[in-house]
Amino acid sequence: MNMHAVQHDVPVLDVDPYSDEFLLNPYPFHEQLREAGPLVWLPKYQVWAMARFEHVKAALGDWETFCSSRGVGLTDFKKEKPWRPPSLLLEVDPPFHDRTRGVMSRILSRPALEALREPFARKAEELVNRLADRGELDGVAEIAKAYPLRVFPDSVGLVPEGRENLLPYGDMAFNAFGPRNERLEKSMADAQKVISWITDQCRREALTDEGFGAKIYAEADAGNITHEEAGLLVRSLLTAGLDTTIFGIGNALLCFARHPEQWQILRENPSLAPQAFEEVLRYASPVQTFLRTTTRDVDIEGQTIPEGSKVLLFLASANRDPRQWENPNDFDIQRKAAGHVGFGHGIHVCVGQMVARLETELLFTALAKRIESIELCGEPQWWLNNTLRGLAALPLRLKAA
Ligand code: HEM
Ligand code: OVM
Repeated sequence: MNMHAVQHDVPVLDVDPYSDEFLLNPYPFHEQLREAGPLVWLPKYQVWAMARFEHVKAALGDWETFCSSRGVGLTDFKKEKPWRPPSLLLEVDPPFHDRTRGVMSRILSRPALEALREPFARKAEELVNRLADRGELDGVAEIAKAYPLRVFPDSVGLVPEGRENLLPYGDMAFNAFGPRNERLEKSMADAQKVISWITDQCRREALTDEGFGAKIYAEADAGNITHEEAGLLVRSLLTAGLDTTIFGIGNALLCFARHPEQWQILRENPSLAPQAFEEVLRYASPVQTFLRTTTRDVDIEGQTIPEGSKVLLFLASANRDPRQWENPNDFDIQRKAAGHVGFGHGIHVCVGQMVARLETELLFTALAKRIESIELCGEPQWWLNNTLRGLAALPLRLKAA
């Protein structure tokens, strides 16, 4: 089948998922994409797109057809040089994925993280105690950023100097999955300095002898990975481990500020914190999209995607697909949100999800115990990124219990 025939049969949508308009309020566009059909063509970027839960999940679950080794952004690594050496987790397929993934799953597993529960809980309580009587504050600077920055870099084993490079690096990396637009260019302004700091921190000598970094190098000593691979795995933590949780916490605070009855439900039963955060990931997914590249011609309900095509998967749209979710646009912490694709699905499903869940469980448990109400006292400001959805500022008024 030639491209002409294919494109003629498939809905063609003239939307730009990387425009300010789309990123500021993606939900009407998501609906348009889902309703157009299971598969649509986006001419602006010459990619296919899927936005329904069933098809997004199926694609994420079929790595043999929808591969990651040609990149999970718009850039096809077979045609263009990636902006940095590919991730040994995110941007590889089996069999190469198996070993690195095995190592990281062990280090970031629930049992391995138990030792962090006490220190993370204490730091959450300290933060909340300091904030409780503050009244008005910026929820992004003082909560969403403050908590992960307080716990995560230490748990990797970073030195204190230079940590201001972490967020700019993540912003750059997540922008780089999108097009070479102005947003990417701006975030790359200090790229040289930021990248060289990150690369330097990935060396064994730069890391403390406790922490995830040291554990990754211990796996190299044990012969499970090479020492060079260890450095790139540390880089994965520094890329994916901070902006994601920060945006997740900010989005959660906004959800509760806009749905005070849901905050009261959590207040009455703080043990709902874990499932409340799953609902935040469904309703306000920090990771909006990832792409795959097809390894063969694929049939999607009678339409063929040719081999070697980029396919844009709208995770955030899948998480609000009415074919899957009852009242998808209601924020309801008591619903069964498990099964959302906010952490992805299949072999690349977020390997850091237990870290994200531990941080958010402890932070929101501490908040639920001390904070009676969370009110907006100004306009939330979005931080636009080609892949992530999250806030730049969130003016809040907190009332202590
Ligand atoms: C993978 C989301 C936190 C490390 C992923 C994927 C998603 C995701 C959607 C799948 C990528 C794909 O299928 O191509 C999130 C969200 C987070 C979060 C929403 C916070 C709320 C973290 C944290 C870490 C982390 C805290 C590190 C400790 C990774 C890594 C991968 C990944 C290394 C690649 C795994 C692989 O390809 O095998 N994440 N993530 N993430 N995440 Fe997370
Ligand atoms: C990695 C990586 C980078 C960006 C995102 C991500 C959300 C992983 O370097 O392995 O997952």
